[in-house]
Amino acid sequence: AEMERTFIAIKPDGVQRGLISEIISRFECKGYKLVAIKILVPSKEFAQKHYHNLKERPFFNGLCEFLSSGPVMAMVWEGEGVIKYGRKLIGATDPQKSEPGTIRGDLAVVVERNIIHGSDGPETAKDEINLWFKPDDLVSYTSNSENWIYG
Ligand code: DAT
Ligand code: MG
Repeated sequence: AEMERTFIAIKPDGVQRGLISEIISRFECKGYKLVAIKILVPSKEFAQKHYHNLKERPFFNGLCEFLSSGPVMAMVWEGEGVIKYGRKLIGATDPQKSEPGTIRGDLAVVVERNIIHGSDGPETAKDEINLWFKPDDLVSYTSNSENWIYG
């Protein structure tokens, strides 16, 4: 299979609740590789760009207000199948429906405060990585444990 990259962001609620290390740990322990990371407070205009495909939804404004209300931890993770399986680690959009063992299932309660974002497919992953990061921000390296993860 192919190495893929996905965009993952810890939203302001996850950062404020001290869940950065817990969330990074789940991706790291799984065997995915961190290739970019930064913390920033996005502007509302930037949040609107990030969520542009939801602009017709009634919750769009509140969602963009929220994303821009505090620090966001933006990351790119790399690995085989990381786009799809990253979504599995995250769990269903509504934490009431997320399975236990998932990030939202274990760590969040309501959909408006579901602590984490993950790209939902290859196209959005590419677009979101390009929106949040410059090409130079992405670090290509061989992880010491790669042979032990992939065989
Ligand atoms: P996801 O974040 O799982 O990809 P999405 O792309 O459908 O979900 O929506 C983006 C975010 O918008 C989601 O993480 C939380 C918020 N949201 C989604 N559905 C909502 C709803 N019915 N009411 C309030 N906020 C919602
Ligand atoms: Mg989405």
